[in-house]
Amino acid sequence: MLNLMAIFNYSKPVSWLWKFQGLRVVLLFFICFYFWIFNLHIVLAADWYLDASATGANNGTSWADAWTHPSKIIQDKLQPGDTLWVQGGNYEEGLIFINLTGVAVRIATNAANQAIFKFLHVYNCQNFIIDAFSNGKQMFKFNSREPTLNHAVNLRRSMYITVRGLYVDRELEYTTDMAQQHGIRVWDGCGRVTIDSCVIKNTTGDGINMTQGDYTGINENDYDWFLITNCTIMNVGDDGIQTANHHVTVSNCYIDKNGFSTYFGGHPDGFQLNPDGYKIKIFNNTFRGFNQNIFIEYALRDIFIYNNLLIGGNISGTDRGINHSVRDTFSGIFLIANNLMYNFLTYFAWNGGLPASAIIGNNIFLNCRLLVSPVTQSFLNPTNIYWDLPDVQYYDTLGNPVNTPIDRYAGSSVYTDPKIVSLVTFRLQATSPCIGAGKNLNSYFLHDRAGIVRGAVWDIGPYEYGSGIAAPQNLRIIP
Ligand SMILES: [Ca+2]
Ligand SMILES: [Ca+2]
Repeated sequence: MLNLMAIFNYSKPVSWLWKFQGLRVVLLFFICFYFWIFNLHIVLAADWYLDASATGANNGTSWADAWTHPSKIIQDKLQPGDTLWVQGGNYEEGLIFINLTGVAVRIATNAANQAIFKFLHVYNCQNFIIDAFSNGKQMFKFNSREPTLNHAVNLRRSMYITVRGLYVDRELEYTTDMAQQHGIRVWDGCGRVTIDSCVIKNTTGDGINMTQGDYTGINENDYDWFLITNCTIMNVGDDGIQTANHHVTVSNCYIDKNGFSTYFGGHPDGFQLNPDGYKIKIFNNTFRGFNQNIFIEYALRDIFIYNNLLIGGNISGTDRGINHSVRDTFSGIFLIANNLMYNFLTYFAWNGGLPASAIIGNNIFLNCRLLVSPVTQSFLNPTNIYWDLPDVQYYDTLGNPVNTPIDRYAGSSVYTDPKIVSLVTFRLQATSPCIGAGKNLNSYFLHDRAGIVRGAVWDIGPYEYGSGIAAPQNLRIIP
């Protein structure tokens, strides 16, 4: 028996040889212990299988014996470390996960077709991931509403969860809705939620609707507590994204009303933050065609809006790139920088008030009848520029053609052609006056819309010259 005291008690005389051999035994013990734990983990991490076309024992233990329908899944079998693999196919049921911890649900690596379900419901799951993004495509499709909860996807009471590669489209059903139906609803105490690389289309409610967040354990500077990234949201009956929460980031998304009807009295905004929100970052997105493409209502503190493309186009009504207001008690940072507003033909590109401390710069207003509301123009310094393309026609809110106003509420903005390469990419030409004319805002963010570090000398607009790819970056859509 090894005498541990003899090894570590240096007050007793012990020969160095005995110490050396003893240490070897202890080392061996720990190596064995490590591999025992490691193997235990391997043994515990099981694979399970769901395949509509399987014809075996229907017990989920292999592809041959895969569960054939979501209702056949025995949830208790899915233990921490386990993976549920899902083959493509039409399942004609909802996909439901309840009370799971540490489980991953993934599309089969060889799936050629989407796995099509009616709806998704995740309830009380922790450290849970659904990843259906494969070969650039969203491989889980949800085409119906949950019959009791409503909405196509419900994420409830779940913390540290990621959903990736979902395709949510109720195109064959939405016209029968009796009330607003959201694409993805995040509610009932969720926190640390990531929604990545999803496509959401044809809703009568919001594309994504988030309420009632759980902030247990949050780091105050974790803007990604709710993270929506690389998503395409279009054809929505109300808002692209509506959130009552704080600590939210929306980045690299394409959010487009796309001329879709508004349903059930909705007021469509591209992104709507309900009153008293804070700690919000909205960057590198494209918003198009909403009455208010970004709507920040009575913010409390720390709002960042940068590197976005905001696109109008309607020839009547009151469409705005951004509508913003703050509480009298607003504190911290309100930043609107390096955005490009295009084709706000009838109304203000930005409407509303800002805190005296607001940080504004490097924005481009292209074909905007009025830049900002009168109270806000004092924030527009010469790093903001505006320009009218030769063929632009402005209108009043009733749709009557009008001349270009004499007072654009432009503050100290500079009227100059930004020399954009195209109205698709919005890159800068080599001769653009935007190059090198921006305000250095490295204290607040570092990158341009393409992910390039802006460096010491900043350009005006979403892209640094010479960077600039067709945006948004990483956008992935199934045709
Ligand atoms: Ca809404
Ligand atoms: Ca709204």
